[in-house]
Amino acid sequence: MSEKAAADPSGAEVRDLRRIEPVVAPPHGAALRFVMPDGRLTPQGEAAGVDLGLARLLFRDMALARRFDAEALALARQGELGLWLMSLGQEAAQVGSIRALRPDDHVFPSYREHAAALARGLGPAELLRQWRGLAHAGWNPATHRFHFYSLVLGTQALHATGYAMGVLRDGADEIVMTYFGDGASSQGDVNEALNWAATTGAPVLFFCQNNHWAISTPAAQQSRTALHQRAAGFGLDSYLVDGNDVLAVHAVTSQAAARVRDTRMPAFIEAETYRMAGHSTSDDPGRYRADGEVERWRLRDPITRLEILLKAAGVGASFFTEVEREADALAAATRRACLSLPDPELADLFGTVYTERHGLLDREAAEYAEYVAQSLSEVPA
Ligand SMILES: Cc1ncc(C[n+]2csc(CCOP(=O)(O)OP(=O)(O)O)c2C)c(N)n1
Repeated sequence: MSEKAAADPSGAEVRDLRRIEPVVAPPHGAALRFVMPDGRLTPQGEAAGVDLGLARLLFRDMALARRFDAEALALARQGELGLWLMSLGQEAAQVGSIRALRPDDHVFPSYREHAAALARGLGPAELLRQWRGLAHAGWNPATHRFHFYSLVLGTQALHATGYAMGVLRDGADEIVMTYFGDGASSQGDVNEALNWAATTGAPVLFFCQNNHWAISTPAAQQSRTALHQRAAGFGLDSYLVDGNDVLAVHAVTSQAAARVRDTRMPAFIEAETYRMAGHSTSDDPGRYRADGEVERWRLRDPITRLEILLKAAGVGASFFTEVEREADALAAATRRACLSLPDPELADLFGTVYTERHGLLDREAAEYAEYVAQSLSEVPA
């Protein structure tokens, strides 16, 4: 225990929050950016310097994630998945942040963090099982310390906070990061989590991917203040970063994670990014946003800008060819994994909603069986 901990009469050690110093000038105002959309370094990027080994790793992660996402989208369009929520455009925010954590730090994602999941070592079959309707989640959260996708907006922020309180009680030096969106930031659960984490000193890093849309609701309608500025009201340090600049995201998350680990106080990062695809395969973004907007953000594509930077730094064609070969292999493995999963049975739904069957469920299951039998009898031979 550090000197920041004090003993309470029950014998448990508690944190004296008053002794924790305020953060070193969190960058409010302009978002921190190291690499401009045209691949040139900003003065902050020049000052920080580029670790080419890290940049290559992050590039590879992003390129693989983008290819995986495209293949999963194709599988959904071909009827092999019931639904898919695309991560196109958000690769830098996810990869830069998760690669800044230690492998033993816990992550509580939302439902779009495929790039983060892959970087943590989850495989295609694990990631697709849920979307094929075969499981509530497809992996063991203990294996990769990457917890289940949460489709009920914002709940994962509370799960993360509760988990972090446990980490604190264990005296472990792991931290917990949770991802959520600009839309979810309006949920009571997220606000409760922020307050609870701040008042208990739970080591949570709240990572908000502001992708500018909550389905068809623009981010500007979610808040009268910038999202990261809200954190101050809860007593949290906060950071604003260009979420399409993977090097800046990595640097900010490394700094924030170190601070959370050191002080055992939560922190908040807002990453400005953009969802270049629709919300999901059941959404038509053409109904609520102009094409020009997507085109403008395409010019800030996170992968392109790092590719330009790497090439300018002398990284040769063989690196990019090899990444492309790996992406092809991942796409093929994703398709194989998906097609080798069994077909879901709609009737199974009745067995997975409640722990115990009850009368209403039995009646609904019987009605469904009757409906299926009748539909089949109407199919011409
Ligand atoms: C509690 C709850 N309310 C509403 C929904 C429906 N819903 C699903 S996604 C979504 C928008 C979420 O937007 P955001 O948090 O910005 O994340 P993004 O999908 O853009 O990544 C909504 C309203 C839900 N899943 N859960």
